[in-house]
Amino acid sequence: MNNFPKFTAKHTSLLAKHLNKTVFEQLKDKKTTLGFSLQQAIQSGLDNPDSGIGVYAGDLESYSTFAALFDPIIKSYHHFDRSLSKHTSNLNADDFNYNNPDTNNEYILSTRIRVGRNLANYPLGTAISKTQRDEVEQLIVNTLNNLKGELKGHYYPLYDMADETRERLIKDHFLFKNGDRFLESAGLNRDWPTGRGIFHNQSKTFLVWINEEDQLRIISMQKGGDIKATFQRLSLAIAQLEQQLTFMYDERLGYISSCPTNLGTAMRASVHIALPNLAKNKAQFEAITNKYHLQIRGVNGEHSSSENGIFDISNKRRLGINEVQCVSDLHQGVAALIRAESSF
Ligand code: ADP
Ligand code: IOM
Repeated sequence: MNNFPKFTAKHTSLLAKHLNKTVFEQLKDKKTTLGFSLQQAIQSGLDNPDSGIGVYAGDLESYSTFAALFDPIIKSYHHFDRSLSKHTSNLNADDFNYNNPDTNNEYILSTRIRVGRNLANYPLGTAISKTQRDEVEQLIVNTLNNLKGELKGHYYPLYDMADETRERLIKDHFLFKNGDRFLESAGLNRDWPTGRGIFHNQSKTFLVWINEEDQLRIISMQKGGDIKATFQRLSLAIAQLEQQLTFMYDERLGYISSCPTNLGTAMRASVHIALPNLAKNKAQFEAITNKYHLQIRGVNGEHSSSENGIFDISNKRRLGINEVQCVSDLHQGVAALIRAESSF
């Protein structure tokens, strides 16, 4: 990559904020051992001015090779204190001591908690070959097929799925969408749809996406606002999967994901919540979400808009805190949002 990219006023990503000419000169000829380049790392943010972040890693080494760019982005997003040299995890749902913030079922439609994971001995999805991706799919499916009890389910590969079934799963918020332009530019949609699919139990309270933005998105979801029960199911699933799969992990950065927003815990705990009054009072709404480190998304996920005053509210920070703190950020923020919404 020879020339400093042309950013326009429309490029509002953290990439546009942190890639200056000095950093560019330092990194432009660098590649990781696997050959992942700066061009590949930033292509999504260049093609999509409305990216939130705009950079992707190709492997664990990307985080050190391109640290001059990635580190400030990580710090801006997670407010990660760089003096913290070791990530700590706490997936013990018994340490989360809060009740449903919406006991009368008036505001929260559903709760979903997911983590991203990638296998230790493979490149991330941005840099993986078709053969490796197919191997990853097979390894994960073999492991999922051993799950028992509530987690027992079936794998549905995307290439073999009727359009009608796929569209229904997307509409019902269970499956990732096709052709995401952010993933496309990052090289994450190569060889689509082979190697991709979804595993879920009968009641669709436990689901695993395979080979989307990360090799695994492990998801627990259910109707209503019982965050603790949703967290318990997720913890149980992760513990079982960890007995057979080794996930990519770094002492400082925690679980490694292709997008720097999903480092550390790689956990996004969310509710779909009806907030029609706050929707009309954006300043008050955002003051609360900022105070509790929450992100507002639309009802169809990242880069979508809200419909009928229903929002996807989730923890924003994922690194520098543990999983119990992620769900606590969500719980405390949602309780404050409900107090504000009910006072109109
Ligand atoms: P991710 O959570 O992996 O970052 P997205 O933001 O794209 O991915 O969301 C994926 C899907 O999950 C979307 O269909 C979204 O509406 C759905 N979803 C997210 N949170 C909830 C929730 N609390 N209840 C129901 N569906 C949800
Ligand atoms: N996680 C990823 N899909 N996202 C943060 C992309 C972006 O908006 O940069």
